[in-house]
Amino acid sequence: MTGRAAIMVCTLLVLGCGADDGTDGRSSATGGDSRMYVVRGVVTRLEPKTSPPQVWLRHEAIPGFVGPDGRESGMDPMEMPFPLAPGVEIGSLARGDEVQAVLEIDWRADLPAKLTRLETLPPGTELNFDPLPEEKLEPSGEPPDN
Ligand SMILES: [Cu+2]
Repeated sequence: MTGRAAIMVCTLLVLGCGADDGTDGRSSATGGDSRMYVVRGVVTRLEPKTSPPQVWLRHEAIPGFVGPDGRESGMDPMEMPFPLAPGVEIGSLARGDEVQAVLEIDWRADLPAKLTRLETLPPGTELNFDPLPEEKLEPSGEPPDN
């Protein structure tokens, strides 16, 4: 319980803080290369019988998301499956529920992406499915048009 709470706090303070917990970016036995992202979205599908169980989300953009190539490319909104970490349960979740999850990514793990926390948002929470701004591309002199 305490460990999970610490992870949550850490995640809220700094997205993707996994490598910055005093270990100087070096791996620890529990996978120091993992990164955490807070993801919000709408449940579109539940797969309780897969191993591990999966929740499909239409998720908001994930700024700062680091891909398998190590580049911080971000992730645009999309619908995709998220495997659940051990101990995280579908419970009474239903299609159409809005949720906030903590996504843990460790590209070197057998299961690179998993949700380590999953909770429903208050009904009526407004989600934003706008794509990420394109600012990260090479400067072309053209300002973003919104
Ligand atoms: Cu995605």
